[in-house]
Amino acid sequence: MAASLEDILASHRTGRAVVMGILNVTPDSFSDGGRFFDPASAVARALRMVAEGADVIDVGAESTRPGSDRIPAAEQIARLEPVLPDVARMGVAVSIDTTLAEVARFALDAGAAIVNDVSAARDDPKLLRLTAERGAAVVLMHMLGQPKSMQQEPRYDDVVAEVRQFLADRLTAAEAAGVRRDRCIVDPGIGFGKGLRHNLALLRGAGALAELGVPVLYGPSRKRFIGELTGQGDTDRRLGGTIAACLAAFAGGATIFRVHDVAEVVQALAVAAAVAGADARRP
Ligand code: HH2
Repeated sequence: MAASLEDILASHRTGRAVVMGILNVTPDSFSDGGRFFDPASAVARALRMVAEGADVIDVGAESTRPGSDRIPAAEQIARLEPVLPDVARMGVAVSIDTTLAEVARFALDAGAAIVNDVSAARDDPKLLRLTAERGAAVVLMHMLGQPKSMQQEPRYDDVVAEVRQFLADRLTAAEAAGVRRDRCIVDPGIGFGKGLRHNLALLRGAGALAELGVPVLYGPSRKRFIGELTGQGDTDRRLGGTIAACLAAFAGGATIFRVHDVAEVVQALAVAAAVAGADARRP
C-alpha cells in the first residue's frame, strides 16, 4: 500500500523507503521533456507510476534544468489544470514542484498535500505562509544560485557542511513562518549548483543531513553526474546509476527518492530495506 502523508513524514523514524514518481508536464525537462506535455499522456503516466508502487506523484510544470528560464505562474497553472485534479484522485499523495505561491495555492486547492520548492522558499516569500495556513508539507531544497546560472563553476569549502547549514537555516525560516518542523522535508539538491565531486560528497553525506531530524529526500534520477561517471549520454539509460545513488543515500538515512523509473527503484529499495532489517512497504 502507498505511504500516507503521515507515513512519509515519519519515514526518517521508521526507515520506510518512500518513492516519489516524477511527472513533468513540460515541453523541455532534461530527460522526459515533451513526453507528458499532453494532458492524457500525463494522466496515463501518473496512473502507471501509481501501479508501479509510487507513494507520491510530484507534478511540475516548469523545467529547472541548468540554463532554463522561469515560467510565469499563469502558464504553470494552465499546464497543471487539465492534469492535477485527476492525479489527486489516484489515492497517493501529490506534491507540486514549484517555487511560486500562486501555483502552490492552485495545486493545494486541487488536492496536493506537499509543496516541493527547489528554492527552499527563497523565491517567493508568500510560499511558507501559504504552506502553514494549509497545514501542507514542504520540501526545502538546496540550490546554489538560480537554474539559469547554477552550473557556472559552483564552489564550496565543505559542501556537506554548507548544505546542511543552509537547510538548517531554511527549517528555521519555515518554523518562523508557522510551518511545523514535522511538516518539513529537506533535500540537498543533487545537480543544482554542484559539480561531480559535490554530488558524490552529498550522496556520501546523507547521514549528516539526516541529523537535522526531518525526512531527507534525494533526487538523483538520470542526472548528469551519472553520465559524467559512466559516459552514458542518453538520459533514458541511466537507471543503474540512479539506483546506485538512491541506495547509497538510503544507507546513509535518506528515505524519500524522487525518480523517473518507479518500478525498478521500488524493487531496489524493497531489497535494500529488507537487508537493512526494515520493511520498505510496511514499517
Ligand atoms: N530535481 C529536479 C526537479 N525538482 N525537486 C527536488 N526536491 N529535488 C530534486 O533533485 C529535483 C526537484 C530536476 O529534475 P527533473 O524534474 O527530472 O527535470 P526538469 O527540472 O528539467 O523538469
